[in-house]
Formats: sequence, structure tokens, C-alpha cells
Amino acid sequence: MGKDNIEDVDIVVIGAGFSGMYAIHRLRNQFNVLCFEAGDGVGGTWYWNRYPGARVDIVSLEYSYGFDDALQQEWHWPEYFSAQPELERYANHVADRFNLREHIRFSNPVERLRFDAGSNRWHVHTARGDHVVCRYVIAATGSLFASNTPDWPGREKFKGQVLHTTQWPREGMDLAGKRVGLIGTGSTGIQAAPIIAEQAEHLHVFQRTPAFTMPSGNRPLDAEYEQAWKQAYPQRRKQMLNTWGASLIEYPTLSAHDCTPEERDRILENAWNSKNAFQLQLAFNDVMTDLAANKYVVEFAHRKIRQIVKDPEVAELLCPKTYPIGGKRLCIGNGYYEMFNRPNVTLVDVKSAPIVEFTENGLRTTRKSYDLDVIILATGFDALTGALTRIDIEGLDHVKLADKWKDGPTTYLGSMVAGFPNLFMIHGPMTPAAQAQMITTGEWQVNWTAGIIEAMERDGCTRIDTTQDAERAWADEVDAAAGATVHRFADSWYNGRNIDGKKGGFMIYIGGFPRFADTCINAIANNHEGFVRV
Ligand code: NA7
Repeated sequence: MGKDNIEDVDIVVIGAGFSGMYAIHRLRNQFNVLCFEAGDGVGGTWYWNRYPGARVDIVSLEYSYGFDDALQQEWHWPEYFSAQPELERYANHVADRFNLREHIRFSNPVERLRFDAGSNRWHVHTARGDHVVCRYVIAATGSLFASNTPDWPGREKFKGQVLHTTQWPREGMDLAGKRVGLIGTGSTGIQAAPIIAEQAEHLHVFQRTPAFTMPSGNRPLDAEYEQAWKQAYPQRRKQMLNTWGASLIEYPTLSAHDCTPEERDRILENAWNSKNAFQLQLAFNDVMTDLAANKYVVEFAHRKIRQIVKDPEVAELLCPKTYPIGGKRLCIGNGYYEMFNRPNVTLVDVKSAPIVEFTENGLRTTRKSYDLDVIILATGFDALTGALTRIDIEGLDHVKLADKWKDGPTTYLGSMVAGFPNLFMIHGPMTPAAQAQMITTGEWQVNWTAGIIEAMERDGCTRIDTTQDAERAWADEVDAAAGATVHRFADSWYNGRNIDGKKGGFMIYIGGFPRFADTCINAIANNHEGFVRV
């Protein structure tokens, strides 16, 4: 503790999600590390997102830490795709097993960061009034932390309850006998709706844009499959990092144009039933790059929806027709389309008749009013940048990060922002982020960042920054990779077009994880190319 109760540490980590927890573990033997966490527990995304049906869309044996072989051998995942309670239990287990909690201050979000150019230190101010100076900040703030809450007027008038899916109470909600409105049909809405429909008296699903959904294929974990993974874990973790998405799913080699209609249908049917999330958008090697190939898959998905949903009008509304499959994230459902055959579920099209306001008794669209007891906002996130721009971050020359990013994020390798020295991001904008398996790639990024910090110490440097030229060069790479894909034809949280007025281009590097990792490694090997150290 220094003057005026200012504490002095080496490294402040923001966020005790999976990357933040690993950053503590990785660095605490050499440095004095302190972590601030907004929630009252660990787990990040899997702490906040406890809505019914919350489940990961990557196989849990992959979507888990690899840094400690004993941990990955001991831990048993009951299902292929874990539900939120299991992921949170795992996060807590790791925090206890590796004594991470002593480094974490819970319920204490960082509100302000200011870089002092004289001392090359960050001043960190938190909601609970902590003031810490540190040499480095690692923002492990998560890609999907800042929730998006549309500001329809009249919320104070509504007599019922309104909550965003990130605010789901730990003790759950009793929706029995309730008239529930669910707004949003992305991954979250699609996971939550079928479970809510089973509990509520009536569920209105307010849909602006239909999403493509395929069955999750979740099931109890097969013992032989688990054994095979555990026998080869270290090799498999390495293999994962050598694949495009850091995941051992099947990557296709066949073009959709190189098969007969019958073969195509058989391949698509297998993909639909593959029990492997994402296999539909990976059915052929050109689904994500060629609109004609993509159209075959879109038509297949439409056929499936029309087969499952009995009311033809509802089925048509559920068929996405305005963007290619995979353009937005493919959702993983569990009885989502089937749910619309229930008598207590109504689909409301808020594209043709948008929501106007909350009323005393519910919601009003331009067409009609709906009486509701509970309104659930599954309206997504100010993704990738929101967690950081909502903190007041001031770098060199009093420049604020939110101002620097007002036309879209600029980063070098998704790790640093020019003018904000000694501040590193994990899964920052323009990293592979959620287009690669995030726990394993988060560990990788933490290790790479730790290497940079260790080199600073070794070389006697006190400040590391990047340059606008390096940012521009990286932006060109990110754009080139995204420009070749069907992502450009969809409005999504990947490109910020899910948020009114948010500017910028595609915010995720989709050139594949191996290329990203090589670029990061080569930059350091090449005399810290793109960085400036003093
Ligand atoms: P998403 O995928 O961004 O979905 C948000 C949904 O909310 C989407 O259907 C939106 O419609 C809808 N939305 C947002 N604002 C409005 C307004 N103003 N009116 C009506 N509907 C609205 O977020 P999720 O939480 O589902 O998933 C995020 C990621 O978490 C997911 O991709 C996985 O990686 C895990 P829109 O499509 O914008 O028309």
C-alpha cells in the first residue's frame, strides 16, 4: 500500500473468466498479480449466462484447460456439450485447485484506467474505490460481456419483470403460469425458448431475424470416447492448435459443386445428424466462401424447417432468407423448431412490425399490443469492444479508448492498441476470438502475452506500445480474410451491425488460428516487429 492508499502491483488482470484465471496462474510466480472481477464468482461468460438451456457449442473435452495434465485427466465431463452449471462448476474447481481466489477481488469491476507516461504505469480505479498502480494490465474482459439492451421507451410503466438473459437469477425463475415474452432469436434465445415454453403458460417469441439452427447432438459422454481423449490429450491439444478453429471437428475437402444432387443431400443429411455443432456450415469446403454452394445448404435448412414446423406460415417466418448460412453464427438448438408446434407458443414477427414501446401490461409493436408478465431480452451483446469501451480508459496524450475506437476497433494482432502502452487484451477485437475454440486459444494468447512481459523484464524495458502502421497492416489482414467469406452478407455481432450506430468492419480474424499464431510468434522473433519498446 503506497501513498493515499494506492496499492502497487506488477500486473492487473481484468476479469476472472477462463482466460483471466489462467493469466493469474501463469504469471503469479514471477509477478505480483491482482485480478478484478465484476461478478461475485469465477467463470466469466459461464458465470453471467445462466439462462435456462445455456450450453456450449464445442465438445467439452476440447473446451477446457490443457495447461495441467492432471487436471484434464481428473475432470469428468458428463456430457459432450456441457451446460452452464457444469462449466461454472469446472471454473470453480480450477479456482480452488490452483488457489486463484486469493488474487481475485470479486464484485469489484474496473471503472477507470489511466496511463501515467512519466512512470509508465497504469492507474486502475474500481467501483469499490480501489486505486492500484501497475506496470501491465491484461484485459481478459471477454468477447461477449457487455449486454445489448435496446432502449424502447416506457420500461418504467411496465408492471411485470424485465431482464436480460445475462441477469438470470442464480436461484432460477418460476415461470409457471406466466405469460412470457422472449425478444431475440440468436443462440441465446434459441437455447432458452424451448425450456421456457415448457414452464410458461404462454411464450411469445419476438423475432426480428430468423437464425439458422441445427440440432445440438448433445448426449451423455461416451466412456470410450473420453478414454481415447484422455490417452492422447497432449497430442490432441497440439493438433487442435493446428486446425483453423482450434477444434478437432471435421474440415471438409469436397466442393458442393463436385457432387450430384443426391450426394449433396446425403452429405447434408449426415451433417444435420452429425451430432457435431457447425457441421452444416462445414458440409462442403465452399459453404463459407461461395454463395452458390451456400445456397444448397440454405435450401436444405429451409426444407428441414418446413418439415418440422406444422404451421406453414410460421415455418416460412422461421426460414432465414436475407443472408447466407454461416454469415451469422450457426445456432445449436434443442427442440427449437419443434417448439413452435406447441399450442402455448406464438411467433411474433418484429421485422415487419417492430417493437415500439413497453406498456403497462407488456409490449406494443407497430401492429399490436401483447400482455405479458415477464419480458426476457435475449438481445445479445455489444461484442468484442463493449467490455473495454464501457471502461473509461485513457492512454497517452489523454486519448480515450472509446474515442479512438469510435469508427471501429484498431488493434495490432488483437493484442495491443497504439497509444495505450503496457495494456494487453486476450481475445481482443481482431483476434480469432469466438471463431476459434476460446479456452485453448485463450491459454495460447496468455502464454504469448506472458512471453512478451517476461522479455520486457529480461531486456530492462518499461514500456511497450504498438504503432498505427502496425494496426493498419493488421486491419488489412483481418479485412482480407473476412472479405473472402459470406460473413460480409450478414449483420451480426461479428461486424457490430447488431448494434444501432456501431461502426467498424469485421472484428474477428478468420484467417485461421495457425496463421494467427504464426504471425504473433514471428512478430516477436522478428525483433518485436510492430511493437515499440523502451
Ligand atoms: P445474438 O446472436 O446477437 O442475437 C441477438 C438477438 O436479439 C437477434 O435475434 C437480434 O435480432 C435480436 N435483437 C437485438 N436487438 C433487437 C431489437 N431492437 N429488436 C428485436 N430484436 C432484437 O446474441 P445471442 O446472445 O443470442 O448470442 C451471442 C453469442 O453467444 C452467440 O453467437 C454464441 O457465440 C454465444 P437481429 O438478428 O439483430 O435482427
